[in-house]
Amino acid sequence: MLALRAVAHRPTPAPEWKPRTDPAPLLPDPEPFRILGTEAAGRVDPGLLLKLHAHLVRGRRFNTQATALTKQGRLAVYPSSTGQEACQVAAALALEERDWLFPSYRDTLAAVTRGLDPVQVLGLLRGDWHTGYDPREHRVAPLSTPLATQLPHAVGLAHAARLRGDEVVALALVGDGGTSEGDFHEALNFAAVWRAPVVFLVQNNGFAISVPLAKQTAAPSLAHKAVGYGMPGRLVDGNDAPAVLQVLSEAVARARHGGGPTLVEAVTYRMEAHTNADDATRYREEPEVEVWRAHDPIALVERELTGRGLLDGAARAAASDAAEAMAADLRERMNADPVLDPMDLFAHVYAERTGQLREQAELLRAELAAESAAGEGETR
Ligand SMILES: Cc1ncc(C[n+]2csc(CCOP(=O)(O)OP(=O)(O)O)c2C)c(N)n1
Ligand SMILES: [Mg+2]
Repeated sequence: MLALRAVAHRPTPAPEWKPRTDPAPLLPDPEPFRILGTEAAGRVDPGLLLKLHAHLVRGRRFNTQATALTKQGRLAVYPSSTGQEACQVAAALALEERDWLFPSYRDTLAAVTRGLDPVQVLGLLRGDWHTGYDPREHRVAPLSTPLATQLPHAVGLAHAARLRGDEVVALALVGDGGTSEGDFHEALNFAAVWRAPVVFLVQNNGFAISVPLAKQTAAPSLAHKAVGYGMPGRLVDGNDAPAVLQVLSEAVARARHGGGPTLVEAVTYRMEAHTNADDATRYREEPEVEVWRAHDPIALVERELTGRGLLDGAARAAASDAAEAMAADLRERMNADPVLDPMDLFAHVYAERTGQLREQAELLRAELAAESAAGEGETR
């Protein structure tokens, strides 16, 4: 029989542990940061307010025109950013020319505000030709349809730029739904470990198609997720254009000067359905939409401008005339049938075409040749 002997328990001291970073400064504020409707609004430069107003009005018109083009069969699909124009405009304006923007499918307006040709930006959604624009020309990555895949790309580009000694910042846009993707986690983790010069802007517009935020996450806010990676999280009113611009500009400056990445959550609302192919009345109630209609990004800026006597009839007319001119040009050019070479389908996919793609390309080439021979036969 084994004799059980009481062994005197001598506690060994546990290895010392303390958090690697103090989490307190990383935590987002409890309320979204706001400027409009607060005392700080009076200190915003009038020129900046007018510039934001003009961009927002033009942006809204871009959205309504693009939606109209889907009804005319000129655009296959359009995910509207109506209601989110403040985020779109601020994302573009927060960057310098040398920086890079990484948009998702809903961020066409950010690309247009950055200076891309609206027709080229809509190329992908028309189903025409690859990305529709040259990503290098304005440093805007292709609009990403697979959720969150643009985020690791942004981190890779920003990290590479820093290794080369270029002071380039990448700003990546993602939706609330996209934060549930593995790519979101991987991108934020790498960005924080490498202190990559990246700014992540989550446009929390309330929905991932029909899935509301409450079913997407149990986190206190999406900005809180930043703390787990070791980067600051910031919450901002996504419909308050000067506030979004300020928060993003601060994050961009921080990234540029070696401070590492920031996760910004902009609280906004998707005023339209997910795309023209969706019916939002099936999963949300009108009173909720009404609350957000009253918090419209254009109306918020107009209230401030009018209160300060800065928005006279001429300034209003100039903004809306410029928007109309853009829409008319867009309409006209989108109504022209593009001339496309079907063989381009195989271009720009791989640096070296795979055997399967070579085979498919040959099949298409033969089919096109047969078609054109038949066509010539008919005309003879
Ligand atoms: C990897 C991946 N999974 C699923 C989809 C299908 N999908 C397209 S949009 C979308 C919802 C995304 O919602 P959110 O990230 O909030 O962006 P929002 O559309 O609201 O701008 C889903 C699930 C996709 N495009 N990519
Ligand atoms: Mg969403």
